[in-house]
Amino acid sequence: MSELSLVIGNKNYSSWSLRPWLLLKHFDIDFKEIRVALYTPETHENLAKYSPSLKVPVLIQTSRVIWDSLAICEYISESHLSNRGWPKSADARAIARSVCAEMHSGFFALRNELPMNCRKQFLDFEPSAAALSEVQRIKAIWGECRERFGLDGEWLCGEFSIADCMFAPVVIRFHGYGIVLEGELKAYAERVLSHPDVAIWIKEGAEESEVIEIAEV
Ligand SMILES: N[C@@H](CCC(=O)N[C@@H](CS)C(=O)NCC(=O)O)C(=O)O
Repeated sequence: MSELSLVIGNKNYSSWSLRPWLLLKHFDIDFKEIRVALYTPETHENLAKYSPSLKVPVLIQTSRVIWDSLAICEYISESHLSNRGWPKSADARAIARSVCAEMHSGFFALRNELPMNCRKQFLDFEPSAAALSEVQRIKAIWGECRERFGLDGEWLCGEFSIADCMFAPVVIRFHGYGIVLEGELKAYAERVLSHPDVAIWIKEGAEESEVIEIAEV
C-alpha cells in the first residue's frame, strides 16, 4: 500500500490540486489519489475528514498532514526527491522559488477571469486590462527563465522542477482561453501540454461530468 495519499478536487477545475499531483507523477512517486468533489452539499463534510484548511490539495503521509500546494511540493522535494524538486544551481533555484511564490501569492485577475477548465476552448475571450497585465507578467517570467536556463534543459528553470508544476495550470488556462504565445513561450507551453501526465490530467478532467457554476465563464 502506498504510504502517501494526495487529496485533490475535481480535475477539470482544481488548478491547485494539479500542482503537487504533477510533481508526484513526474517523479514516479507512488501515491493514492483521494478525490473530493468541490462545491457540492457534501464537500465541507468530506474535506473536513482530511483538510485543516478545508481546501485541496492535502498530502497525507501516515499521521502527517501537509496542506497548501506549495508546502506540499516543498515537502515532497525534501522527503522523496533529495531536493530534486528544485533546480540544482543556486541561481536557478533562487529564481524558481521566486516565480513559484509570485504565482502562489498573486495573479488574482487571471485566476478570477480565466479559471482552469480542462474541457473548455474559448475562441473569442477578451481578458480585462488587469488580467492582460498579469498575462504579460507571466510571459515575461517564462521568457526570462527560458533565456537564462534554456541551456540547462527544456523546462522553465532547465530541468523539470516545481516551477513547471506551479505554472502548468496557467499553461492550460492560456490554451483554453486562446492567449497567443510565440516562439520559445509557445514551445514551452506545448511541451507542458504534451507532458504525458498533464495530458492525462486534462483528459480525466474533461471527462468529469460535474459542472461548478461559479468556475464557469
Ligand atoms: N493556497 C491554497 C489554495 C487552495 C484552494 O483554494 N483550493 C481550492 C480548489 S483549487 C479549494 O479547495 N476550494 C474549495 C473551497 O474553497 O471550498 C493552495 O495553494 O493549495
